[in-house]
This record gives sequence, C-alpha cells and structure tokens, in this order.
Amino acid sequence: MSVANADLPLYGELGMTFMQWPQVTNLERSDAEVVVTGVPFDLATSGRPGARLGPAAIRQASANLIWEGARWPWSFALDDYLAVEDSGNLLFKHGEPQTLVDNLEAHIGSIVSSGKKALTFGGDHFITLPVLRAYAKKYGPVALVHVDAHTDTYSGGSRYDHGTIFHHAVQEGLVDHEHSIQLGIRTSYTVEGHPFEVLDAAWINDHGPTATLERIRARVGDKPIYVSFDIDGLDPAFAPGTGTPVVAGLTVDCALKLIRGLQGLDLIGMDVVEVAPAYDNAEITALAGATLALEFLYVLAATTHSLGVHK
Ligand SMILES: [Mn+2]
Repeated sequence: MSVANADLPLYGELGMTFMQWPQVTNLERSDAEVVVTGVPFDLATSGRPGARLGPAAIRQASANLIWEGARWPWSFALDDYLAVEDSGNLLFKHGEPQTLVDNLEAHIGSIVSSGKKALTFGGDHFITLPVLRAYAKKYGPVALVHVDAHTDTYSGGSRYDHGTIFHHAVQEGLVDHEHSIQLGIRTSYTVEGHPFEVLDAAWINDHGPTATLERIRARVGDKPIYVSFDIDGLDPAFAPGTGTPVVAGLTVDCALKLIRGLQGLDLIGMDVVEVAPAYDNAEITALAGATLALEFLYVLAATTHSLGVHK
C-alpha cells in the first residue's frame, strides 16, 4: 500500500531566490520594480573572508520570512504592491577581481537605467563601489545612508579593498557627501576633514532611533538616497557572522526602526553586505540581513502607495 498522499507533492523547488520571488530570466523584459542580485565576492576583505557565501545564506534565511504575508507591523502585504525578482548571483572570474568590477557595474547599470531599483547582497563591502558607479551614471552624486562599524573611508589600501570604498566614492563624485551620513561607527577615522556626518554607535544607542532619524532626514533632504548596510553595524550579539565584528553596535530593533523611518524619502537602492555565514550562529546574522532588506522593500511600497503600519 502506498503511503503517498495524492494531495501532496513528493518534492518541490528549493526556493533559493530571495523570499521565493521569481527569478529574473530576461532583465530587459522583466517588469519587476526591484531586482535582487547576489554578489559572491570577498577578495577585498582585510579580516576574515567568507562573505562570498552571504547571498546564499540571506536567501536561505529569508525562507523564515515568507509565511507572514503582511509583515508586522505593516498593514499590507508586500506582494500586493511591489514586484520583486531575483536575478541570482553575479558571474565573474573569481581570481580576476576586475571582472567583478566591470560585470557588477554593467549589471546594476542595466537595472537602474530601465527605472528599476537594485537590492544587492554582498559579498564584502567593496561591491558597493561598482554599484555606486552605476547609480551615479543615472542619478549623479547620490545621498548615502551608510550603516557600519567602520567608515570605510581610508585613503590607503589596495585596488580592491573593502575599507576604502567611500573615500573613492567621494573622490569619484559618486556620492553627495554633504547630504550623506554614516551610522553606527565605532572604529577610528580621521575626524578632521571627514566628508560625511557621523552618528557613532554610542550616540545612537544613547539617543534612540527617533532622534537619529531627525538627524538623517535633516542631512539627506530631498536627495535620491542609496542605503548601504554593512551587517557589522549591528552589535555582534545580533550579527556575529561577519568578517570584522566590533562590540557595542546597534540592536536589530534600532536598525529596523531606522530603515522604517526612511519612509517618504526618495530611496533608490540598497545593499546588505559582509554577512559571512561561516562565523554565524543559528543563521541570526543572515536572518537580520534578510529582514533589514525586506523592511526596506516594505518602505519602498509604503512610500509609493501611501501605506503604513498598524497603530
Ligand atoms: Mn564594516
């Protein structure tokens, strides 16, 4: 006698796209409003490698978020308002970093030039530089909202270096630094002449998300905003799975409120970088990354369609 239930399939898809959203098969024909890309690159890390496995871990962790049709506290289901597709992982030659730079800028360029927004999962933080080059081609210098333990503005370093990218972004005119802000910083940088406003982790932890959002909004104004979220901006208690953790960071509660508080602003794209699952415990870092990205998408939909949260 068979034990199989005729009403149930015997096997299914692995669901390795982000949130089980459709995979992009033809970017030019896609009518997605947001395109997800994984960038499995970590040759620019200075500390522990492993962020190349971040995209897979974030997609896997997003499986925990799918059951909740309308994510609390939002009062609507995202799928009713925002079309998101996953383009898979960027292809490049792993031993030849310049192929990563060229392919990533071209890929993000093809997304944003067609009016779509890019949600990009690193990889180490170096990947943000080619992404910003693509964005700047369409938008000019963008306002940067950057969450990180590190400013990543060091002027030395090598050609492919995850600690120098925002120095180069300013030098190349990719970001409008006078309307950009760095949040959660708690490592040394040259304060004098620093191009960005900085709210360090202690200030944010003392003052809370509401006061922080006032400072963010005052800084960015009505500029197009790109959000770059290094997962090490979170405290290692919430994000141990990363290459260069630093204690005394932000809570996930605070970070989610900061993302949520961007509603109404001109948000054009986001990345979540430096998730390194080899150092993670119980997927908590990957889950934090997946959740922050999902909240960003809710904010996009809420902004476009004037939606909100349960009161
Ligand atoms: Mn960092």
